[in-house]
Amino acid sequence: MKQKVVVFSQLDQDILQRLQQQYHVVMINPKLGDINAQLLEQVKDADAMIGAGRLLNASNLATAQQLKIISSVSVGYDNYDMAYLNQKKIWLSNTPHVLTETTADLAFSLMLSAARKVPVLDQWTKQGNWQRTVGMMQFGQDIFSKNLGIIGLGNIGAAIARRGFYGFNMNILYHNRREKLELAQPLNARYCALDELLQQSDFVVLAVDLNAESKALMGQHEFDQMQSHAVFVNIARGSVVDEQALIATLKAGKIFAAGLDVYAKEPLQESELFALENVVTLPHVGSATAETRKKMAELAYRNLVDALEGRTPAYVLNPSFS
Ligand code: 8YV
Repeated sequence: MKQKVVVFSQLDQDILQRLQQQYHVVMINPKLGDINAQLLEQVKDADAMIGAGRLLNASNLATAQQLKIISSVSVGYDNYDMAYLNQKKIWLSNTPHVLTETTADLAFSLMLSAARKVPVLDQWTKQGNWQRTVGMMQFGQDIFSKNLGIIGLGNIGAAIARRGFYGFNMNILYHNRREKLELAQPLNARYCALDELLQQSDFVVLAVDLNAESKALMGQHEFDQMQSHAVFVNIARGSVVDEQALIATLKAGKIFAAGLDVYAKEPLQESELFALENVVTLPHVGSATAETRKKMAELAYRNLVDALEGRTPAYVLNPSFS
C-alpha cells in the first residue's frame, strides 16, 4: 500500500507529479471549505506533509497517528509549533540556501524602489503629470556609499550586505544575537547595538528569523531612532515589526520611506499602508522566482523522500525531537 502524503499549499507541478507517481497524494483545497477540518481528516493516516505558509499545530495535527515529517517549502518555520511537533515526534524540515540570493535581490529592489520613489513616479509619469523638469517632490535618496544597517546577519542578511558592499560601495553596520566575524570581516561590517545601528543607518534592512526574541523588535522607540532621510526595509516576517508604529512613523514623515514584503497578517488585502505614498508594498515575494521556487520544491521533495525511506533528511530542524 502506498504511503500517504498531504500537500497543504500550491506546489511545483513537476514535484507534485513525482509525488503522485510514488505516493498516495491528497491535496488540501481551500475551495472545499474549512482548512483545519480538512487537515484533521487527512492527517489521520498521513505519513508525510509538504507545503508552506500555513499555521500547523495541535488545532489541525491532533489526529495525526503516523506522520513522520512536515517538509516545509520555506526557510522560515515560525508557522509551525515546533514544541508540539517534538511532542508528537514529527520531523520538520526546511529549504535553506537555495533562496538566499533571490531573497537578497528582492531586499535590494525594495531599497532602491523606496529610496527613488519608483512605484509612485512610475504612476505619476503614466498619468501624464510630467509637464516639466522634475522638482523636489520627485527627488529620492542616494544609495551609493551610504550606511546600510542589517538587522540579522544570517545567510540572507549577509547576501544583502555583499550587494551593498561590492555593488554600491556601502558602509555595512549589523546587529545580531552575536557577532558574525566570519561573515562581517570580508565586508568591513561593524557590529553595533540596535539603537546605534538605527541612529547611524541610511538604510535599515530587517533580515532576522521570527522568534521569541525578535517578535515586535521594531517598535515606536526603534523607529524614533531612525534618521528622517532613512529607508526601512522588511523581508523577514511581519510580526518582527509593530505595524501600527511603522504606519504612524510613515504618516508623520519621520523616515523617508519603507519597502515591505511581509506583514503581521497575510495575505494583506486592506491596510492603512495602501494609502501611503512613502511605502512600497510587495506580496511576500522574497523567494518568488520560478527558478528558486523549483529549487525549494526539489529540496523539500528530497527531505520528504529521505524521511519516508528511513533516512534523516538533510535539512531536518528537530533531528532528535529536542
Ligand atoms: C516562502 C519565505 O516562499 O522561505 C521563506 O521563509 O518566507 C518564502 O520563501 C513563504 O514562506 C511561502 O509562504
